[in-house]
Amino acid sequence: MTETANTIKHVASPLARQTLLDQELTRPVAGRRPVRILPWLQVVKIGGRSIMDRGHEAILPVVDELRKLLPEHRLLILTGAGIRARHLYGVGLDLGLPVGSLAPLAASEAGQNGHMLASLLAPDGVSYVEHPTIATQLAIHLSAARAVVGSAFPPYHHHEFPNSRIPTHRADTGAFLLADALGAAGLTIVEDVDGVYDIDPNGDGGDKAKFIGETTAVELAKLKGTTPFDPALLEVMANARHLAHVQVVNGLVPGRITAALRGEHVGTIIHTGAPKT
Ligand code: GWN
Ligand code: ATP
Repeated sequence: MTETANTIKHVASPLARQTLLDQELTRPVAGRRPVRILPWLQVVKIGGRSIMDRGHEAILPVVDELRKLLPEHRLLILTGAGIRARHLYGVGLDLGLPVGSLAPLAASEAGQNGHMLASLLAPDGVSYVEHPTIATQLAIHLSAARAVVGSAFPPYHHHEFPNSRIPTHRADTGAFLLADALGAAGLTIVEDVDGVYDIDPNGDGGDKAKFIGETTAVELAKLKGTTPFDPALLEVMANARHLAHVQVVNGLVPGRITAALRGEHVGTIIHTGAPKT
């Protein structure tokens, strides 16, 4: 074989002839921080159970607040699944369905909440956009509108990890994965509590719960009890590439979402493992 033919057949690649499992070999190429795709984007995750399930009394003030934020921010508003997904898990588990079957069914409930929220914001030019649109056409949609709504639930479907019978990767994790992948300016997680406490403030002995104003994903992972978000969120936070922190705020208190998006400390700030700039 001539040398020319040899050059044509072999595409030069810094990762050729190496195992991709050896981090010493891949780090020079893969260790760099990825580009920020939408650095001006603010992502807001609206709780399914904590906000949407409460109906108009909770939703309309949040809609009003989001509407007023439109001139100030470009938003990706993502919704969680709420009580219908819990009912679905109950029926599905009773039937013995695998987690990979339950994941897409629960995800569709998050989508339904998004459709409802988007309908209320439609007069302001806001629409629900599908997962594939979020994946590939978010920039053009956010050039046409100040905000779009989508489902926060990640579409793992039958690829959901079988380490639990209830999907491990739910809406909070999905919102974080998206915000970090897009290199967004921030992620605000909207709940029905002021932030994270050392124990569930609505659970047994909740009157003794201590508020945690600022913490790290590593510290929270050591907490024995529950958190107001899916536990997998802490795992993905540890491996964040861009988002240095998220803030958990109470959406039932008017003004908290607005303040959080303006960078004010009004809930629990959780620092991630993202490298410092
Ligand atoms: O259906 O409300 O997107 O944006 O995870 O997949 O289960 O789908 O299986 O673009 O692709 O129910 O149909 O549904 O919520 O997820 O969507 O209306 O293939 O716009 O068709 O990744 O919305 O939906 O549930 O988000 O979270 O057609 Mo729905 Mo969801 Mo719509 Mo989407 Mo799943 Mo698509 Mo998908 Mo499925
Ligand atoms: P989804 O969007 O998945 O439907 P959500 O984010 O709206 O869910 P929950 O998963 O119910 O809502 O989380 C909020 C609830 O978490 C709070 O109402 C609170 O009672 C509970 N919670 C549990 N542990 C804690 C904790 N350590 N600190 C604060 N709240 C907690």
